[in-house]
Amino acid sequence: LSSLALLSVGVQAQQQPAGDIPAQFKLVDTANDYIKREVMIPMRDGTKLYTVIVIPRNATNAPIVLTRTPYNAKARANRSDSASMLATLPLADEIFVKGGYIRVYQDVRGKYGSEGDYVVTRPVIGPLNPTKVDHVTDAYDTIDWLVNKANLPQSNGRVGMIGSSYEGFTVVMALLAPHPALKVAAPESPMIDGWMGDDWFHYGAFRLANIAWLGGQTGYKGNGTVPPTGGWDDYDNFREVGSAGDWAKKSGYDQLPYWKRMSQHAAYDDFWQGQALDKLLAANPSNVPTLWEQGLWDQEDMYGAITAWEALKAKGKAGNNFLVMGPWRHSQVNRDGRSLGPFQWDGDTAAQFREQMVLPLFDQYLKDGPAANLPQAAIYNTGENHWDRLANWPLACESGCAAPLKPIYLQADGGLGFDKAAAGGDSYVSDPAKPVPHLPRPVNFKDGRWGDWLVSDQRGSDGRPDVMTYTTPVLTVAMRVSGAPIADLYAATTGTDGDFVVKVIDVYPAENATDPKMGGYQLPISLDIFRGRYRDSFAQPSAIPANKVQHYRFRLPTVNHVFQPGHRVMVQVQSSLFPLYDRNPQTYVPNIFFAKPADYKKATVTLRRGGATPSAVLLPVVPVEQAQARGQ
Ligand code: PG9
Repeated sequence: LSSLALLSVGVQAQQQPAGDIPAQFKLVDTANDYIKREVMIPMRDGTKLYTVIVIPRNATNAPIVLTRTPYNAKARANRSDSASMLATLPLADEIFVKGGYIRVYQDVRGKYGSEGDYVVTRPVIGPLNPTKVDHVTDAYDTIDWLVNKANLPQSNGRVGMIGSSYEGFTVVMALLAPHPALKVAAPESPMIDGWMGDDWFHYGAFRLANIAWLGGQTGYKGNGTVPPTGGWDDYDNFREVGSAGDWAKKSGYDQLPYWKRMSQHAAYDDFWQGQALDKLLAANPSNVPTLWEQGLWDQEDMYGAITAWEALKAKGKAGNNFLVMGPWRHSQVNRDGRSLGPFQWDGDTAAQFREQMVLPLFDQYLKDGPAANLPQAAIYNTGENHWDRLANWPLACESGCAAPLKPIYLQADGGLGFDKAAAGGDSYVSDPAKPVPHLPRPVNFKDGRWGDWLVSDQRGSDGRPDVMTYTTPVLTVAMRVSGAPIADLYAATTGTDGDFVVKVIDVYPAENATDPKMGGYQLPISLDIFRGRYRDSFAQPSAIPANKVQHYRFRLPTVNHVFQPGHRVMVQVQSSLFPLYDRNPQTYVPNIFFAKPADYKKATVTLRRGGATPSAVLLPVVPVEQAQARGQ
C-alpha cells in the first residue's frame, strides 16, 4: 500500500468527532503553588462584590493584603497564566508572595464582576452620597468576611491594604472608619482632592488629559473603548473643538453622569470640599500605621499623599504616618524605578521602596516582624541621587520649620536672584489661539511621553514670546531646596480672567562631555498651574479687574533637590499648558467648561518685579550641610 492509501484507511477507521471543543475543559492545577478562589462577598446592603483570593498552597496563619480596584480584579490578579504564584501576580506583589501572604483583589461595586452601582470615587455617606454604603463600609464588610475563618481558614486574621491612585483612594477610604483587623495601610499616589491638585483639576484648571478616562471607565461596566480624538496632534484636536464642554458634546461624553456633575461644579464648592480626603482624614484620624507614597514627578496625583500626610501630622499622628516620596512618575512605584526620562537613579528605587519600606512595615504589623524603623519621611534627593531619611519633614516652610522659605525674585533682563530688584515689569501676549504646549508638538496623549512629561526639557517652551524666563548666574556652591516652594506673583492682565503656570527649573551646565545631549537641559523640579479667577477664593471665583495688579499665590509641588555648582536656577512663567489643561478664555465667563468661541481672547499679561509688588518664588532653601547631617 502506498503511504497515501495507508492514511486514508486510518481516517476511515476512526470515529468522526462531533467537534473539537469539549463541553467542559478544566486545567488540572494541582501543580500550582497557589490556590486561586473567585468569590462574591456580600456587603451589608446585599450587594455582592467579586473578589479574587490567591492563597499560597500550603498556607496556614497567613496575613492578607487587600486591594480594592475599579480596574478589573481578575486581570489585576493575573500578570500571566502560570503555575507559580510569583509569576501570576503583578511585579509589585513579589514581596508579598515571597513573604507567604494571601493576596486579595476586589472589584469595587458596579465595576467588572461586582454587583451594584458604580459611582466615580464614590463619596462617603452623607450629603454627597444618599445611599447607606460607601468605600468605608465596603472595605469594612470585605475585611470582616476575609478574617472569618469559616470563609478563609488559611488567614491569621490580619489585613493590610495597598494600592496606587484610584486603588490608593480606596485604601484611604478604608482608614476613615477602619475594621479592627486592618492593621497597616499603604496608599500610593492616592486620589485625595480631585480639584486642588489630583486628577481632575489643578487649582481650578481642568485637565483635558484625564478626560478619556471617563469614557473608558464610566461608559461601560467592563472593558470599554474611548472615542477617537481625531488626528495625531491632540493640540490641534482639542484646540479646534473649543471648550472642554464642546469636546464632551462632540464625543458623546455629555451623556455621562459624572461628566455632567463635574462640569456643573467648576469651582471648589461643597461637591469637591465634601470629598476632599485630607479634610475627612483630619476629622477622623486613624491609628492604623500608614505609609503614604507620592512620586516627585507624578503627572496624575501630585497633590494627595503629601497633603493627607500633612493633615494627619497636624493632628498629632506623625508617629504612625510615614511619608515616602521617590523620583517617580504616577504609579511607577509598582514598576521599575531605575530611571525617569533621561535621569538614572541609584538602583531600582521602586524596588527599594517595596522591599525596604513597604515589606518591613507590613511584616511588623501583620506578622509580628521586627520594628520597621521607618523615618518620618524618606524623600529621594534628586540632585545628589540618594534617599534622605528625615526625622522631621519638611526642612523649610512658611512657619514652624527649622528654616523659613526664601524668596528668589524675578529681576530685570531675565535675571533671578535673592536680592529684591528695582520696580519694573515684563509683558507678554497670551493668545488662546496659540497656547503654550506642555510638550513639544505634535502632542498625542498616547504617544508614550505622558508618563515622563514632568521631567521633559523645558527648552521646548523657553524662548517663546509668551513664556517669561528668569535665570540666576551659574551657581558656584551647591544650593539645596527641601520642602514645598510657593509661587508668589504680582501681575496685571488686559483680560478679565487668566491662568498662571510657574516652573522651578534646574538648568544643567551647557556642556556635558559624557552625555552631550544633557548639556543645558532644563529640568523642571516643580511646576503647577493656577486659574486666576480663584485668586481670592477657590469656592467663589471672581473676574480679574483688567489692568490692575493682582496677587497670585499658590503652593508648588514638593521638592528635595540640590542645584549643583555649575548649574543655574530658572523660573518660567506662562499662561497656558495645553492640551494637558483646558484653555482659559481670558474673558470672565460663569463656567469655563461652557465658554463660547468668542470668549477666547488674547490678553497682555504684565508680571511685576521689585518695589511693592516683587514677584518671586519662595524657595525652601536649607543649608546643604544641615540637610546632609539630617539625611545620613
Ligand atoms: N489617576 C487615575 C485616576 C484616579 C482617580 C480618578 C480618576 C483617575 C488612576 O490612575 O487611577
